[in-house]
Amino acid sequence: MRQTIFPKTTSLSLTEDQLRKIFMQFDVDHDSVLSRDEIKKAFDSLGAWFPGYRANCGINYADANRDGVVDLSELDDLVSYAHKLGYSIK
Ligand SMILES: [Ca+2]
Ligand SMILES: [Ca+2]
Repeated sequence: MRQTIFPKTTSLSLTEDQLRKIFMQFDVDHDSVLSRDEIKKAFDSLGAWFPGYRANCGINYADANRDGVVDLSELDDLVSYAHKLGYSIK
């Protein structure tokens, strides 16, 4: 009997594409920039245990120009940070 390499969980991990869409949904003021508060709400919706902490870490990771917010050119890094955490569809 061959062992399966797939994990036993039935939940699907979110792709980077899906994560990007989720983050942009939380751009509530539609300025194409994600503030710490918007990112916190996005992590909250992803089911993060400490959304405030994740928001801080995500901004630290992605905020290349150090203005404290994540713009569209930095979004890919925020998405890859969230992707590494392995959030899945609830
Ligand atoms: Ca915004
Ligand atoms: Ca920035």
